[in-house]
Amino acid sequence: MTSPRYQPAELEPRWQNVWRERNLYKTSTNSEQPKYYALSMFPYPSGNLHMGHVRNYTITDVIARVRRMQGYRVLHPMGWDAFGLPAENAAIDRGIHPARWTERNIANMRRQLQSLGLSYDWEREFASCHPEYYRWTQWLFLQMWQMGLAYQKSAQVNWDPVDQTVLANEQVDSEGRSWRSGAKVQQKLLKQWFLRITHYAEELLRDLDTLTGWPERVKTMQANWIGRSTGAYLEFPVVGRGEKIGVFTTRPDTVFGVSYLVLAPEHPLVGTLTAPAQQAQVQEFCQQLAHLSAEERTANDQPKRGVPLGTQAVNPFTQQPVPIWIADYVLYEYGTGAVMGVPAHDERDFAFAQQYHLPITQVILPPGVVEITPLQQAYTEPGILVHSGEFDGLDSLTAKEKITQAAQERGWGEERVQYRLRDWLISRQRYWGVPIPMIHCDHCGVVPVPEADLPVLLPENVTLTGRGLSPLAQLTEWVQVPCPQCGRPARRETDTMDTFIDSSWYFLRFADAQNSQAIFASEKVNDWLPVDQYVGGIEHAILHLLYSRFITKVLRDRGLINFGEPFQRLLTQGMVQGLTYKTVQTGKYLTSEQVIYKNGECRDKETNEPVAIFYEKMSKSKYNGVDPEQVLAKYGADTARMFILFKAPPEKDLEWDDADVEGQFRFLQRVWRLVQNYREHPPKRVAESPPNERNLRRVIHQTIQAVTADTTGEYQFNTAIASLMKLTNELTDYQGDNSGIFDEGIRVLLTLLAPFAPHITEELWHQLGHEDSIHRQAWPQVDQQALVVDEITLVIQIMGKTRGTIIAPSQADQATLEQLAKNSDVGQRYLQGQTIKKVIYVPGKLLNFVLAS
Ligand code: ANZ
Ligand code: ZN
Repeated sequence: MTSPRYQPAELEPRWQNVWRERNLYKTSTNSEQPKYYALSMFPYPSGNLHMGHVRNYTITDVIARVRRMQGYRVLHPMGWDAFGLPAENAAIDRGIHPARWTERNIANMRRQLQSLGLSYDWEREFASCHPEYYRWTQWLFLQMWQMGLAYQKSAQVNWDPVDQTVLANEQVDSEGRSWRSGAKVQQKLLKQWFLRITHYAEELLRDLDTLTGWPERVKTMQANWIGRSTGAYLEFPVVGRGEKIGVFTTRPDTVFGVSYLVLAPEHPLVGTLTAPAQQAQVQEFCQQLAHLSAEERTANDQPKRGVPLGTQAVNPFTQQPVPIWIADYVLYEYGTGAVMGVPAHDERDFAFAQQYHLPITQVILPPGVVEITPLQQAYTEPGILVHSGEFDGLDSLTAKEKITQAAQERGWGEERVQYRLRDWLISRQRYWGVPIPMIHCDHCGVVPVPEADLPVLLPENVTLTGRGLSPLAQLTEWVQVPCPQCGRPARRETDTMDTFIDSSWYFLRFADAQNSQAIFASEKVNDWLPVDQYVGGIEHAILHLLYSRFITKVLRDRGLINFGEPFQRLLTQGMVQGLTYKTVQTGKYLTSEQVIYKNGECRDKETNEPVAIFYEKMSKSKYNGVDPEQVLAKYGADTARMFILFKAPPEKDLEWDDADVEGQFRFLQRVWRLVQNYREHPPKRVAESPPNERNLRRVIHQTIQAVTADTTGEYQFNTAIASLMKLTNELTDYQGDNSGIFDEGIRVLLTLLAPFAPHITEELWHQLGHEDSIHRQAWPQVDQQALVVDEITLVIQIMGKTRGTIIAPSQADQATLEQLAKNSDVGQRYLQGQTIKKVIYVPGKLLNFVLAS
């Protein structure tokens, strides 16, 4: 028999074709089997897979494959998050229609996914830009409209001047820049569509506690984003007028220390409360602020700036007048857009009071302190109340309660819970998205498109300039429609939806992807969901996951599904990092070809400048990326998968290392040779299994136990692969005859390795004469018996003197042990021809032969 060489380039595409032809990964719908839903976050079809994708999908693929072999019916789908700005920008830059550009990218990425040997059920594939899908996104919007959860309002919005669109707060980074274009975001007043996510703020927060399979870090990020604060709403009457200024405070215990009130510059009362003498100054101040983002206005290191309005309000607790100001650090969007300034106990107020020489009155003393000395900085901790009238001597906690209660009784305010979470702004003035299915009629107002008229198709013929209004607004013919209610001429809504809506329900659609009559059949979604294991990047820890949780709760309340949380377990995989070269002084990124090593130092070939070498997240601009296609071409998919899984635990960052890739390739070659060797020299059969074979069998079953735990409990694919390497070594080194145990070892090795390296294992499986796919084999079961260390070492003594040892089965009775001892080397030497007077047996320890002298 000639033994073939391991050639992944030949065997991998061959098996991929077989799997496709046999529809091997079609979702089983056998309801006798328990279900398992394994999902990777579906990608934006940018055109090419990067290593981050490869890592994400490999992790989920292993999980899906293990579960399938364990007898689950597994849902493991893939689709495309296909709307979004890059397609539109490509259209503008290169004159290709977004739809064509997207289709082309999907085709290429699908091919790349298939070359990785991922076990998707392609029959459930869909793209969010297809009418068959976005029809239901529109339908979902209409449901929310009917539920009062979708509404329109004029709002100060974040305007991206480069992409010419509105951004959600979540899409603006901490420096006030667009997450996509990087441009400084401006503020604009526009009529916009919102989804009332705030209605679910409390539940979205509370239910985080039920998500025991989520990383703590992600839950903390969500909780902070929702930002629940408890405190009080207090009203301050304006002196000599009817208006009252309502403030939200988390520190009602400091109310006796109020020195002034501050309104946000956008607050509606600013106009009426500005004294004539202050008008010019106030106007100028407001104009200056219009250019700044919320983050810039509230940054702690910024000087606080403000202007007095020239009017006063009364502190209801002290009856003292306090001046009313406007200031940059008070945001209109949070709380009531007005703040009571307590400089002694709030850092920002302290800075503000110092700047404008406003009084600083301390009303909270640190516990144990009795004397008031001038403050050098705000005292922000809880303490004991002073200068607070009837509340003197109370601790902060009690005082908060008592003061709120007093305010309530006297009609000055009430207890209040405040969330940082804002309603979700979803309208975008761009083309490549889902048209919002609404019609504006001069007689009837805003009228929803009737469900029967869905989908509102995105027109194909459109001129994309990237500037000005929504491109759809220029399509007069498309815009003009009769009003569905009164029939008179009306106009379509020309905004499209934020693409985060597309991805906030796609995981439900996979359960019933081809349904053309409904968004999905409830019983199918209730059967498959929640997702058992969701895998994706930490960059989605807030937005995507929060929106998905929100929409899930909406659909539950609409009676369409019977669960409220979409993802049972969440794994956020670490970054894939590449070796990065950066010049020390000028900070320039270099390719590996642009550097040279001199005396053990790395330098820029051109300038001779020293170069720092480190690992950083792969990115084009840093020349540290590794192209998956090249790795696949050189080593094959199995090696790439093995390396990614072996190099680091899934949540940790992974440093790309060519030598380690090579190492995994060599390991697969060892497996290959082991099986070839076995085929050429099958071991002889013997009936009994001597100790070394029992040892081998123990290793086999230890491996099953370890790999099972590492692929179903805490995911530790790296240690699972280490166990498989150990088993491979044991099988390679094994010197014995029992082909039963060796057969078992080879079979177990290949089946356990199959989820990690699906191609080579399938090939070897068939070389061993099997007809069926290895991926349809049952996951090996641990034989608990095999794990037991079933041998003892027994000391042999002659007349009380230790002469040697024997290895014996632990269950053997005394007679058997005596016989074994007599037959052993020691026995032959010392017992031959002797008369044994008696035998002393210490169970499990020793046999002492007493001889007749
Ligand atoms: C008086 C006070 C005294 C406050 C004190 C703090 C300490 P969180 O925890 O974020 O909810 N605040 C309220 N609305 C604001 C707005 N629109 N813009 C800027 N700041 C605002 O914080 C609530 C606290 O932030 C409130 O409690 C208020 O200042 C301020 F010793 O009121 B505090
Ligand atoms: Zn009408």
